[in-house]
Amino acid sequence: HHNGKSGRISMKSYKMNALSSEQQSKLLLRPIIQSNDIMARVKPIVEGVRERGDAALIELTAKFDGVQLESTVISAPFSPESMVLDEKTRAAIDQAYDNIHKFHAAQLQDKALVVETMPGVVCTRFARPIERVGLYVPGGTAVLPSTALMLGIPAAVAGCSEIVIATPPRKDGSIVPEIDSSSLVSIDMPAGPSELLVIADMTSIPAYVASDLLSQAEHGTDSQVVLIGVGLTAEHLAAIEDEVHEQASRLPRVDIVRESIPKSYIIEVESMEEAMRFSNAYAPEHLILHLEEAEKHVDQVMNAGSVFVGHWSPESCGDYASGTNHTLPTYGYARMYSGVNTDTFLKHITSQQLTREGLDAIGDTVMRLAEIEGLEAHRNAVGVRIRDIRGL
Ligand code: HSO
Ligand code: ZN
Repeated sequence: HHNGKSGRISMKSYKMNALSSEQQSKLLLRPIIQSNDIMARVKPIVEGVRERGDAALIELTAKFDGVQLESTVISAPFSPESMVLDEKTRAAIDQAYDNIHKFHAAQLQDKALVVETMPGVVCTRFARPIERVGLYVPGGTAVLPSTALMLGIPAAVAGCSEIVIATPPRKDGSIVPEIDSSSLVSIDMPAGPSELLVIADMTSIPAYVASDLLSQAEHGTDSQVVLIGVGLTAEHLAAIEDEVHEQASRLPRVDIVRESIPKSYIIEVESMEEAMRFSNAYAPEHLILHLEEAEKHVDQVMNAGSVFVGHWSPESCGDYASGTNHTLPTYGYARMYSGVNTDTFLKHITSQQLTREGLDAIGDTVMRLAEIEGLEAHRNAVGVRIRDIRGL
């Protein structure tokens, strides 16, 4: 493999039926995150901040970001000068804001859930915002003001009263104006490098498929990109590979893509069942269906952070402006986690109220179960009341 500045930019390529089941399982693996190394580096930072607060933050910012800050906090309302945007940028942020707000507001269930499980036994569930939330908007190789929208809007929609955004400063110590002007805990989603899995059949348009693969590949050298080709001819596959090389060569971030694309791979399969089986096992952060009547296949998606259906739905739209959230589970966690949504910023509280008749009806069941567990005080809390009800 040529990996220099001029070599062909290509993904590895396999045929599913030529792979042993061990080889197939290996392709599902993500790069190993050395969490011990990470923890060893992070622990002193966390301890320093816990013990010395802002003083430690100012030292760390000088060390890692090369910026000498006076203070670590900028509070709303922000100064107008810090929010100056050109017209086009403002219009784009406004449209993205409106769509993301619409979709996340629709997720609010403002009515409590009320279920009478037995006559006189009423169970209720209602939502309350997490009052104080901290949102992290990463810096890294790209500044991502869109992440401020993707975290800030659901938190605001949920009704969080104190929203703190943490973000690395620019070299002059200020914050990117796009982040400032869009900003209006405990989210604990394990995150690894960003991922995309594309399933493409013969109706796919090679230039579109390649463009989607590259939009993910440009995020970082560790980006994970997978293409599953369903019944593709050799010509069709070659056309996709040519597009990957040609489009990649023209990208400003070609150096990143040169590292991420060779680590990515193509698997050829014969049927949609095989494709879906692999995709569900991989559990990608993003899944794009470049398929004929793509919407008919969404029912089969069991594990994915967010799905992009059909030829006209590039991941970029979800990354920025269509309304869905782009903070999604990576590293296979889409098997058991959802992406950030309005519920992320809410707690669900349950409540119950029993009537005299309700307690009479359920009392023997509760007392029997308490007896089995040998918890006499539990049994008695029902028993004292039942004696009154039944006049014993
Ligand atoms: N694809 C990224 C989100 C993002 N893309 C932000 C551009 N800006 C992870 O879902
Ligand atoms: Zn992206």
